[in-house]
Amino acid sequence: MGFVVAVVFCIVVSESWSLQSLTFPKEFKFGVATAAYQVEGAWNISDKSESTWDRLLHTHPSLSDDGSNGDVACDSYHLWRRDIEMAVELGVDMYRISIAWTRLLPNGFANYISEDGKRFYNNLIDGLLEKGIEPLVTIYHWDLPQSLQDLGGWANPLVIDWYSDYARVVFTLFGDRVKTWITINEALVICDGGYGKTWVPYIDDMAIGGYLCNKHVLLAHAKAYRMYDEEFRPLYHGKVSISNVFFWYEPETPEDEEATKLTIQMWEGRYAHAVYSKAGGWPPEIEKFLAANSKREGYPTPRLPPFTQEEIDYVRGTYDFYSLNYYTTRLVRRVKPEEAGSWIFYGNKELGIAIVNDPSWPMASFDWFAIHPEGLRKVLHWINNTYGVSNVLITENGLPTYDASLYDFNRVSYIKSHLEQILLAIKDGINVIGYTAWALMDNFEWLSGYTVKFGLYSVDFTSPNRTRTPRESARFYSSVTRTRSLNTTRHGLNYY
Ligand code: GBH
Repeated sequence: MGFVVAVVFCIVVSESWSLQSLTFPKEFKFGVATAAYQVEGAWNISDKSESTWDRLLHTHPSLSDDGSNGDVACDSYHLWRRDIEMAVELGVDMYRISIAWTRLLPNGFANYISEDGKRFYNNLIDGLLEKGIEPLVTIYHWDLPQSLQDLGGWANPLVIDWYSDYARVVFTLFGDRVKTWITINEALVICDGGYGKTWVPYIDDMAIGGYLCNKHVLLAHAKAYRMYDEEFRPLYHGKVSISNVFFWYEPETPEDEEATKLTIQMWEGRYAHAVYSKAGGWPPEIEKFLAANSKREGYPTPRLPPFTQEEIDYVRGTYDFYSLNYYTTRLVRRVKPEEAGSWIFYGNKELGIAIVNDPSWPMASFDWFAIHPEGLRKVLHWINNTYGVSNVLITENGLPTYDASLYDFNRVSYIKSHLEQILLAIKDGINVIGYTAWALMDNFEWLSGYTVKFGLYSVDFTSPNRTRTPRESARFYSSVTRTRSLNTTRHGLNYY
């Protein structure tokens, strides 16, 4: 026993020793992230049309915790120069933004391109490039044109064409300057949230609509990827992927191990296997499990719509790197179906599991948010072992707080401990190519409104010019980007 403790202790000590001396590889890129609806505001300026978020929160204001919406948000539509300045202050190599479909294509369709939308994104992209900052662009971060939602949105297979027509406009207009693309952000949230009635479009139809959506987002992504590959890559030589949010899951007891494997496939594999695995298609264990459920319920065909072999081949391999959003780790417990809570917005009833917290891990402001940095290294290994993909770009990671203080040492320690796990994963041989911290500044945190802060910069939402002020975490992050190591100090003292 004593020997085991000593060995474990040595490993911990030796890892922290080497951590101090480790530096991020030369090619590793640091960045920050935001998304259009969360920061831009100007929801109806010029010819911009209504998105699903505009509609949902205008008609159901009580859905957000403070009754607010993204009408003005950080007003980045007007204040984008200041945003670029902040990215410069932080010394980052890249800034991840998203494009609002309704700002660029007010009809939803590609027959008409807004001059105003085009100008806005050109200014932002050019402004970043002038400062030597790479724009990393998410084409779709959840704000569907309401007109397309009225036609069925992501549950309608035509969305594959609507989306890829939009993507073609984006690649055509900005592809000469944008070299890293994310087609769709966190499809899990779009489908399981949107049809689990906890997210836009707020429809209660996870049994059917959620799974149709699941298939269509993968095909839409693949169509955009293949279009880039054929028409734009030869000209611009960029990279394209789809971002997945990946909570790491661990069994609560050894008896929960099988259930945990299934949970990972349900929440991660269902959005990743088709793209990243060698075989393609749905994760076999999930396809089987959901087909059995459907049969038992008397459906003539599986509710998770099968892929044809042609579709499997079409989606498989449509990535140039793995885009990973990592925030938290949870525990899985197998329960009787009637006891299965529908944990936040996902249909865990279908799986017969409950998601619980490890009491020894600190909790952040959200009840879905346990802090467990080691989970990030485990996710990176899982991706590498399961799909043989080792090129990973971490496109989101950050800490929510209700506390708006500028002295956010808990955020510093969250970011630092996750960067440590990245360094360790790199040492393990996994090629983590970059990290964009969520978020550059406080912003409209969806259904939490402005109550929850994620920013390296605080934003004063009561001031007309939405004053942005750096937090301690901004100082910390800028010393990381400058030293390219975690060996950073404040007034001569080590951070934590
Ligand atoms: C990311 O989603 C998003 O990409 C980003 O826009 C967002 O601001 C950031 O994380 C921080 O949340 O309200 O209890 O139903 C992370 C995945 C999406 C996790 C929605 C929890 C809803 C919880 N999340 N979610 S609840």
